[in-house]
Amino acid sequence: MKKWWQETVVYQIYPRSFQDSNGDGIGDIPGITSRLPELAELGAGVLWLSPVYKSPQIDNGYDISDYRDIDPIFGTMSDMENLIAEAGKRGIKIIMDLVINHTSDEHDWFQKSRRRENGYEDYYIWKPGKKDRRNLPNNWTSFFMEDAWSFDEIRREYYLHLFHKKQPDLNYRNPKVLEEVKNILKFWLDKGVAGFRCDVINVLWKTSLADGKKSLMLTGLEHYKCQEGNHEILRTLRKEVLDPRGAFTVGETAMVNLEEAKLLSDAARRELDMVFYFDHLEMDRRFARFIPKKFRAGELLARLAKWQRGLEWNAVYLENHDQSRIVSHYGSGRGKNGQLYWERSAKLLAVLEFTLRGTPFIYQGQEIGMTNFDFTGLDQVKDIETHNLNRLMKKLLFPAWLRWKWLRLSSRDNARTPVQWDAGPGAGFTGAAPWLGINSNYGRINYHDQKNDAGSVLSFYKMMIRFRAGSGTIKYGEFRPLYAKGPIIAYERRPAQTPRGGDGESFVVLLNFSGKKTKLSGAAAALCPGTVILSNTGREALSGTARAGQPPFPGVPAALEPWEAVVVRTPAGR
Ligand code: ISL
Ligand code: CA
Repeated sequence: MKKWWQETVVYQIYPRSFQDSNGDGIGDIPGITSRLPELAELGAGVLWLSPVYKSPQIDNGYDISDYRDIDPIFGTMSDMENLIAEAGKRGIKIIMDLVINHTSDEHDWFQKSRRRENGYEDYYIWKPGKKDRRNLPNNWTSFFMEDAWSFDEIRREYYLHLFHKKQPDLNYRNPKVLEEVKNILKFWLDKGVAGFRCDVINVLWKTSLADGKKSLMLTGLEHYKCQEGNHEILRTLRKEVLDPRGAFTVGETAMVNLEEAKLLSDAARRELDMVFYFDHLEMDRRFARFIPKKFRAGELLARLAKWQRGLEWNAVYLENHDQSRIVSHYGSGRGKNGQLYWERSAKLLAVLEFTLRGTPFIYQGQEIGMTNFDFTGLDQVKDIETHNLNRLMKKLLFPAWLRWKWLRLSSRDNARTPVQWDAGPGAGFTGAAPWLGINSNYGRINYHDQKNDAGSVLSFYKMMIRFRAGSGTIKYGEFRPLYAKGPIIAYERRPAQTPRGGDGESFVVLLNFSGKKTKLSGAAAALCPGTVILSNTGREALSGTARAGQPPFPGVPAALEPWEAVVVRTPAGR
């Protein structure tokens, strides 16, 4: 039976960069509340807030020191309660970012654990050892390219941290930890949130602390990724807290493969409702997302097909607060004359996102085609991951020009520059100096100028959201890869062979991931006789002008214009 979270569209907000309301250069919760009309108009049914809890902000809030309080830079708990209420009035649900693999070292639990206060000794993963880098408890490395152990001067022992040293990992072998987590979930569900985006939710259980297989990325991963103990934790949370409240969960699952994702998101297993994987965003990158390699449209189609057909339900996303902007990554920004086709390629990516099977997630600014930052050097970058990666590459003797060439493509700050609301001072984000540089293209790319422009990226997103909402086949139909040659890919969506599969319609989507007009080979043209019903070039207008007595213009174009996206409705049951 259909679930509400299959029908809706989720909009991710990175609060510190969304809208400043009190002139301190940092986005905040009242700023989000002030923009609810725009979010409702877009058609967002759910807002996912990146963390707004009390935090020293080492990892921009993913280092939490109090799960039950709001950090003053974002506002107060009553601001949060007001946002939940105001969103609710517009039929918009709120989901919170649940970061339970680790806390901040400034959390009360860690302060007590390092002092061996009774009951808290084992809230974290401690190991004895002399303070000497040469004899760390094991050889694991962190997600931030450092040792995964740090020596605590108070307890005089090492503690594990898969991320920054100020983000100590919780110890789930201690049942008290899971009890604490259950209470955090209940606290927020009782506040009226509808569920959670669960941060690195597949690394909670460390089966062993033995040395890992040496690797440039995450030595030790095999001891804690998607372990059985992790599945048990998820099943317990679902059974005891989430299901009784009908709560929704999407898990962020680092380095997950398809088999692991199936176990984590298969409905019958009652763990997560869906998972974020990374495969489709890393096919032109080595070492996760850090070193670029050639983009191949066919490889993108193959990976999309693998996950679209492999999982019962997908979390469909192209951007988030850790990824570079998709129009710069897969769109015309990848090529030379990026600006020429910026708008059309942003719309092509919207056609891709909203014709895939699964719940679509839009990241703030993606709906207006925001691009990667225009920083000219590392001194403008704030993200610790980027700076740590730079340090590691310097140690590996990569020259500065090459380090910057790669880092500017993968830096998480690409997604974290302030939302460009209008062409006025501070791009309508703030009247103060912003915490992170605003892209100088805000005069050309901003919400205000697109709002009433029927041809804008924003208007196109609104149309695509409505198109998806109106089609059972697009929401619930099957995905079938059809064609991949050079920069062109095509796939089909048709009613699944199940009662809820769709409403009889079938569609073929054709995308040209290049700045060149490209012929469709004969095979492709025969693939999908039908009528163009939607495109980013206005081609449907042509097909709609059927000459008197003539059938509508036979849909399939012989060639696709640069960055052209076309949706063809094909005769049902072809
Ligand atoms: O981005 C990734 C893959 O390209 C992941 O490796 C990602 O960095 C990892 O899954 C963790 O991300 C999450 O947890 C981090 C936080 O810094 C990120 O912002 C968050 O999305 C630690 O909480
Ligand atoms: Ca503010």
